[in-house]
Amino acid sequence: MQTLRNIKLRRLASNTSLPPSSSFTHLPRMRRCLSPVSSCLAFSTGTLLLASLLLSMMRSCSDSGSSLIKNFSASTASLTVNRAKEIGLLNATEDLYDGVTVEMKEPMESEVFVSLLRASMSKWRQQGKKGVWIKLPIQLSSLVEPVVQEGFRYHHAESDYLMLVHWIPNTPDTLPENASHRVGIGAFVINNNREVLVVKEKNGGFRGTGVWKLPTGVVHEGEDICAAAVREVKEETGIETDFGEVLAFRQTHQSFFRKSDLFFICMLRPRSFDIQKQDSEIQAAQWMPIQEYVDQAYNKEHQAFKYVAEICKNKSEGAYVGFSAMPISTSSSAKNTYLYFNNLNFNKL
Ligand SMILES: *[C@@H]1O[C@H](CO)[C@@H](O)[C@H](O)[C@H]1NC(C)=O
Ligand SMILES: *[C@@H]1O[C@H](CO)[C@@H](O)[C@H](O)[C@H]1NC(C)=O
Ligand SMILES: *[C@@H]1O[C@H](CO)[C@@H](O)[C@H](O)[C@H]1NC(C)=O
Ligand SMILES: CC(=O)N[C@H]1CO[C@H](CO)[C@@H](O)[C@@H]1O
Repeated sequence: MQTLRNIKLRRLASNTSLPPSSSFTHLPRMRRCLSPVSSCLAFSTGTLLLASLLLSMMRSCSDSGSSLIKNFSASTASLTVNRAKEIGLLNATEDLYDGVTVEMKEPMESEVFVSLLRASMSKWRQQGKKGVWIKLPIQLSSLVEPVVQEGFRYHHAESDYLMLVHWIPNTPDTLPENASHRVGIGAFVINNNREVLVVKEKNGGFRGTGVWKLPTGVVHEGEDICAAAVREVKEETGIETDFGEVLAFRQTHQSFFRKSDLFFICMLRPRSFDIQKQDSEIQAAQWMPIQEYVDQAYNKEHQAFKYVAEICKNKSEGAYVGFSAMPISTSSSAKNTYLYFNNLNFNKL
């Protein structure tokens, strides 16, 4: 259906010697051909769009078809709101900040898209809208160029879409920033023999250094820190654990592309003891007496590692208390969240 419509539009565009009279003669036939497809378009009034196209065509008399399309775009740009309503607008949802979001789904010719966007923008401007978001799935990457030409900038991207944004008012924009941090965990797993679970990594900064380090990893989107720590330990070493506490955290900058990094050192209690290391990332894994771990030259020479090792040692001696994870249910929604806090005095609260 979409293809049929595109063919029709191209035919309109490439019909280089269409006299005014034949515009009239062709009108009913074209209407018949096109109106059934309008229902599956991303905008609601495809038929009216067509009518407007034909109107423009009549106005521009014996134009060449390509200038017809150009003039069609130019004329929609100056349309009033009422007129814009007639020719069709992009489907948008409003947000709580006087903004609108257009989520493009169906393929669309860029000329048609630009016309709809201009008409929509003029309506949003009149309505006092501020931020305009356009989400383009990767299949519609050909629309990136026209959106940028209309004054939009990139906001963020994921593997399957690009989000572009435009701030309408003449005031400094108050759009939310894109993600600024990556979140990671380091897992301090200690058994009843005061041995720490340590690994040697095959890749990254520690490759070939011989350093035994805590298992580490990145927290997934939508994953809790406490769950990420348990998952990473299981993935890298095969050891099952229960989350205990967040012992400390570190923030670094410019660590991953331009993003900052938040790294949480977590203490976990093992529930199993047989190590089955992950071959792709881990060169070796073992249980190591805590003092041996602390005494590694690397940990003495690097301040952050020195403190972390000391905190872990103190924890293993019962001389340190970190933050426990308390599940908190949020009002009506089914989403659970965790509050991390030092619960030494919790019962007194
Ligand atoms: C357009 O918006 C209407 C009403 O919100 C919605 O039902 C429809 O699915 C949307 N169409 C597209 C193509 O997004
Ligand atoms: C993302 O945010 C940072 C500031 O935190 C900014 O410097 C950067 O330009 C933003 N990136 C995009 C694509 O807007
Ligand atoms: C670890 O414990 C020792 C002895 O109580 C103390 O001096 C040191 O400050 C503690 N270190 C940290 C990082 O808490
Ligand atoms: C053939 C025709 O009418 N072309 C017009 C298209 O629009 C431009 C600018 O609006 C005019 O200069 C052309 O004459």
